[in-house]
Amino acid sequence: MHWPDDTAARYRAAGYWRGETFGGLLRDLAARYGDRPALISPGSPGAPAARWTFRDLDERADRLAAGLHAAGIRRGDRVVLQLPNVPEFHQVCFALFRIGAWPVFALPAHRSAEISYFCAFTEAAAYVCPDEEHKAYAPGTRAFTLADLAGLEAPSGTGPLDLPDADPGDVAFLQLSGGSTGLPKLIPRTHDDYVYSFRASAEICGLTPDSVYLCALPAAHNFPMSSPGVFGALSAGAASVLAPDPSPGTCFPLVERERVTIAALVPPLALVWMDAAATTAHDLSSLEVLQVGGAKFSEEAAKRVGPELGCTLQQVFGMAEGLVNYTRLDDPEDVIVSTQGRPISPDDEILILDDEGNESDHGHLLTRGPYTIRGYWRADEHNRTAFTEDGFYRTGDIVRRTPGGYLVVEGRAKDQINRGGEKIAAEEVENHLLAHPAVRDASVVAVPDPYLGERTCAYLICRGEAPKKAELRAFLRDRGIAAFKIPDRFEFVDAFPQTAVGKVSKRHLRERT
Ligand code: OOB
Repeated sequence: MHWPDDTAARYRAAGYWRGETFGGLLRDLAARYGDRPALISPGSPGAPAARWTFRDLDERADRLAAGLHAAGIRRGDRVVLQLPNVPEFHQVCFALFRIGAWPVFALPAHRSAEISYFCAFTEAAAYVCPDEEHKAYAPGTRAFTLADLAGLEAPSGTGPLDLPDADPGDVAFLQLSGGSTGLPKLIPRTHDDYVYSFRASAEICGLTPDSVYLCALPAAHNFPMSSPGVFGALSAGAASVLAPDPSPGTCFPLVERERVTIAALVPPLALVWMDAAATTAHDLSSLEVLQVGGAKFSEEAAKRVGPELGCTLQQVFGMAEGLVNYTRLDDPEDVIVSTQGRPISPDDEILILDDEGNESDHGHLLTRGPYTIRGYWRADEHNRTAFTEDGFYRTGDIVRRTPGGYLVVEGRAKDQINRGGEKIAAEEVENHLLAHPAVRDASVVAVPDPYLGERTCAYLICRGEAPKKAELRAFLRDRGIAAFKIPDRFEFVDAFPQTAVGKVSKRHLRERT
């Protein structure tokens, strides 16, 4: 699962892996930036407003680590973490890091189908969730709500647990893969590799202790977590504002009040922000950089960012498995609007293969490097196809490389729908549809959408009379899947188009819509 020893030694010698752990990093940051603001939360119904300094975060991580340890959470335990954008999210992360337990990052949108699967597959020791209602998502797993956590925290002044720190080469947490298979895969990220990725990202994004990062996307996602995200902001001594939701109505007042300098959005939200900026009374002039990523941002929309929001656009093309590309802040305008950037690291290896497997400047993107995993967690069989024998990750993305070494995302070979940055594995939804008694066969594909980029369409072959669309939606809801996975459209057909070898031709299905 890990990098070969000689490769790891090379990454250490190059200074990428510096032997830091999350627990130690926060200790150092608290010593350095003590009373400066680290996490700012405006509060929302049920969550009080908060301003935590670096010292607060450090101490509260210790107090919660002591409480969780007393409650039986141990090194190597997996803890499924599903919290909204509140400072407790990061407190729990660092408390678990200090114990050496692994957060498993669920998204707020996940429901019983996803949560119960994560708990079972990771043999989770606990599930951390917002409230009592969520406990039903993980019936067999011990659950801690935000209120439970507050009760667990050891009294202030408790001091750090007397536990050995993690090894920097150890897995720190499991991140979720966007996925293209029936069940989501889990991504093991180590202290060394992840700390490198967000420290280098913070540098590329020019973060200083005076920067203010707006975390508007769900904090558990890799983009607002580490590209540079809240972790990158912390590592630079900068403050992060945790927005309860990404709408202009919530975020514009926060930008104004906290003098936000950098924010990260997916393309549909960038469109909404630009439209709202035209008429807003809020002062957005502090905003220097708007990062857009997670899905393809059209060149037409990209050109509008500078004029309409008065800031520099940064395109971000990344993946939870590792590789992240950025346009650089001082790149020429045409590079910024027409490419998805270039890798973080000089040691990110980019391999582009055509359909025949020959190296090319246009085709399937494979990658290997100091923060890209060498295998999913407990998925030996899948790893044999998702990675090459010499450790390259097959991203499933189709890209073109410009003469300047920048990547342009041109499409996707993986069986996934990218619904405005939310990733949907077609097979996962197909399996849920196949559980319906009237569904004989199901094929889920992406259809183009001007706002989200893509929406999902489920083609169904039914036994007898086709069920009502509303009934199919209700059926999927009752199976407990995240709402964003429920198809936007249903089409009933008698047969699926086939490829030459007799497989369902999704390309032909997509062309039908
Ligand atoms: C980010 O991570 P994931 O793991 O949710 O999704 C990764 C996939 C990529 O393989 C690609 O298919 C797509 O999302 N993607 C983009 C893109 N950024 C991601 N496709 C086109 N243009 C872009 N700019 O989505 C993620 C992780 C870290 C930073 C940013 C995004």
